[in-house]
Amino acid sequence: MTQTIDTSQFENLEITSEDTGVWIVTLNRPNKRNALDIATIEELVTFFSMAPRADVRAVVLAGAGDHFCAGLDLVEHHSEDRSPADFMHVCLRWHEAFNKMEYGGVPVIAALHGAVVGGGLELASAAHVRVMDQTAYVALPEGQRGLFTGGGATIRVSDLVGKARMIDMMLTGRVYKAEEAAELGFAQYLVDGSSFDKALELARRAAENLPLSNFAICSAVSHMTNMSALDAAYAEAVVAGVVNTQVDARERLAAFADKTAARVRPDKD
Ligand code: 1HE
Repeated sequence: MTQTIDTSQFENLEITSEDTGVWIVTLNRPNKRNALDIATIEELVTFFSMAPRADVRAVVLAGAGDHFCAGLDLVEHHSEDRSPADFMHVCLRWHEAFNKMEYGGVPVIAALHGAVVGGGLELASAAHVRVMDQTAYVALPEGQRGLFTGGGATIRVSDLVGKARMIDMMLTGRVYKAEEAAELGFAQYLVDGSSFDKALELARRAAENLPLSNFAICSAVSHMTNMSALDAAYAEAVVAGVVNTQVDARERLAAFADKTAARVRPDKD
């Protein structure tokens, strides 16, 4: 059942892995500021479709060069001269990629720096954890370009920071720099050093959890927020029934009971 991922099939993504089970997926078109052309989106679909069945314990999603991601490839969009139906299908492939990330059950930690704009912010919003360095900034320049978001911002960005803030960003081109952005909830972490190093540290930590726990955390929570409270509570009980009785957890519970397991202390950030 375990799949192997042939990393040589990827051109716009650079993909490496370490023994910890952490995989590093880097948008690798720095000359184009990692703009999302359709080929990159297809590679994201491919990778994140395989990851849950390929022993990928956690993913760091990063961007090569000075910027995380400049959003939709505007030059490709311009030259393709797409029909409404064409672009609807483009957006559906974006949703396929981003839904695979958010609902796939594998923790995805985004390392953000430089521009995280338009579709780049939509991509980052599909990760489970976002880390910014001091160079990061977010914006939704769609309004100024004569466009509209198509990669899930109406759901995920408004979920992160609220509808009013998202509408203002799109109407006025407002840019939030790292500090304010993190404070508002665009990212859970803001670091003085490298966002990549911090994201890697967090991914390694997440990779130590049991895969079934991570699967529930990185899939069930998103599903449940789409449900009524009544249905979500029921689904939560079912998921907890499966996860909290897993055989692999017995050792961890025994370690707590015999006092050898680490305690929860406030000095762990
Ligand atoms: C691009 C793109 C792109 C750069 N598509 N090629 N997104 C935006 O409106 C953001 C557009 N980009 C920018 O505002 C700037 O490029 C950056 C602030 C990200 C970086 O600035 P800078 O000065 O470092 O780079 P640059 O000189 O603007 O661009 C360097 C190259 O990257 C240049 O290509 P070259 O071949 O002429 O060297 C640019 O054309 C290319 N490039 N950004 C294509 N976005 C599902 S709907 C989602 C809707 C959206 O995402 S709308 C938001 C689009």
